[in-house]
Amino acid sequence: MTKDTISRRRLLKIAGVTGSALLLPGCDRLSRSPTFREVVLSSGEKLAYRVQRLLGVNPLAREYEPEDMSPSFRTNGNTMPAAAEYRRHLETNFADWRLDVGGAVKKPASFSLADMKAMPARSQITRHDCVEGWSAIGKWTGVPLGAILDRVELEPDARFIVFHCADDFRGTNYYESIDLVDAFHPQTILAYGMNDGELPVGHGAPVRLRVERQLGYKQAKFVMRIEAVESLSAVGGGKGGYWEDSNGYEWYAGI
Ligand SMILES: Nc1nc2c(c(=O)[nH]1)N[C@H]1C(S)=C(S)[C@@H](COP(=O)(O)O)O[C@H]1N2
Ligand SMILES: [Mo]
Repeated sequence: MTKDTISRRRLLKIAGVTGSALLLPGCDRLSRSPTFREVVLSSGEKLAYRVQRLLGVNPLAREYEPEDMSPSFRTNGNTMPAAAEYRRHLETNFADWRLDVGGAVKKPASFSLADMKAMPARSQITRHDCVEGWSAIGKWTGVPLGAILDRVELEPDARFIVFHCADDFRGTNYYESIDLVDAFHPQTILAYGMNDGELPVGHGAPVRLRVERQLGYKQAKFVMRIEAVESLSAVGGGKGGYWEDSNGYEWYAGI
């Protein structure tokens, strides 16, 4: 069975539609953008993304009960950024650290951890699925990304939100991106807490993204800067994320 078949079946199941719905012409702004549709998305991914966005399907990812939480939640990828600046912030428990939010926004701003903790918080117990074949259920607490974006006020041409991280793979800093539907989804948070404690360094302190309807590699850890952009073409290699650019991973990693 091809990957496309799997995602098509999965999608139809999720959307609860028949095959004929797939013939609907594209009418949303994102899917009409040639750079986005033709360059960024692969064909199977394109189908999943377009149908989901066309139907306006925007469900919550499943949330679990405290008793479902994994006794241990492994770390993956980088677990300790090497950058001297990051190490300095770690020593002072991120007291002077600030998250910069800019790009295509009207009011660029920076947020301390205390600023973020003073904003409305959301906690959710969700399952993290890594593309490498492991899953774990954990509890995440943080500020909805939408609340941060409302503070900085997106420019009308902003289409994607890019996350720039402190860690690097052979000299390239980790980065990821999502569209505005996911950015304003209620379960999309910048998490500063995990399993009722502080977010551990290995899991991405001081803040990491949780975008619960996508795979593990989208959950950017050690987020230092957030940038709103009109197009992903000028970000890294143009495919929207470190693994997308370096290893051909899908940009829309819907679960
Ligand atoms: N900055 C950064 N974010 C990252 C990674 C990374 O190496 N660096 N790895 C990704 C991958 S592949 C996974 S599965 C999850 C792992 O999150 P965890 O360490 O909290 O389990 O983080 C994702 N986000
Ligand atoms: Mo992963």
